[in-house]
Amino acid sequence: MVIFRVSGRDGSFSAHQEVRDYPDPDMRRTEGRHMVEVKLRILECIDTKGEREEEPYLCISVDGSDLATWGPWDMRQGDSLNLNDKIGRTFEGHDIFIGLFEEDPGRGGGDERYDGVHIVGHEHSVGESGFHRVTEEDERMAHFDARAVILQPHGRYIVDLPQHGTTRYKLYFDTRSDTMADFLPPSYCLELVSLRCRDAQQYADHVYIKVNGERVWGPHRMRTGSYLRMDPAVNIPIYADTSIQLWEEDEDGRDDLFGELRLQLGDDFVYRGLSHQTFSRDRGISGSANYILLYRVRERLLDDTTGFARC
Ligand SMILES: [Ca+2]
Ligand SMILES: [Ca+2]
Ligand SMILES: [Ca+2]
Repeated sequence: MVIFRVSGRDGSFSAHQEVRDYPDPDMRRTEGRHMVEVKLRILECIDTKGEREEEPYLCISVDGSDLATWGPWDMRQGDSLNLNDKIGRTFEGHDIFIGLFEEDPGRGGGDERYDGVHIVGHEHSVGESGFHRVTEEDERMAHFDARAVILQPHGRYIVDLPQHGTTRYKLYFDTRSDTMADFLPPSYCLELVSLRCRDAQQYADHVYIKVNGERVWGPHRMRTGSYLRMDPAVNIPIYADTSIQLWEEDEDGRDDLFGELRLQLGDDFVYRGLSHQTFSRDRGISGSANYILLYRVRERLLDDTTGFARC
């Protein structure tokens, strides 16, 4: 019987952290599955609960091995952490579990769990999307209540944690199967064109834009009626699944997320044309906000020598 042990960062076991048994040793069977390699990219803090600063940490287990703990790290709303730098390795296995916790040492009730994700290599194709919500069997395997199971193990994934209710964090990671030579490079280019402020939250906002967890523009001061063209142009390589967010910087360390555009690029997307997105928010922040972003997406050109051309 395999036991998951979740240890605290000092190596101890605390009451809130679970020691669980696999109910069924069959859950560890590996036939019919590909090896999958996971490279964690970014942990992004979207919404801290009450605290200005949180201390998230990750628990990662490969094929039912004891969980290793990474972190905690101090994070505020709007922060991104480069996990590839912090962890410095990839994880390889048939079933990789990543759980997110938030440390609350003084609160008696113990640390908070923000859900997790199982990444499972699978030989069966599951239709066009390659991303599949769980079957009963998957549910049984995913006994940490992790609800997302990825069966087509290559590409970039973005997972909201927890996966239901308020998003507190986003986890960005790359996967590849053992049949792939390398992790997939981004195959689209995003161009940010301009931002118009129709209604500022404050007298003057200090807005910035993040794409897939990275700040790519700003902060820039904007008031109601302001219009800014991105100059120089902002061109970024992106994946088919991409997150574009508009944030507003606040001195108290709790930046406001004005909105997110989750792009799902496929055959039905109109490439090259100008698109627009309204970011607005008036709940959960004081003062409403309304901004319009103009952007353009094109398929990334192939270059004979280096693969994909620069965006
Ligand atoms: Ca905390
Ligand atoms: Ca502000
Ligand atoms: Ca603000």
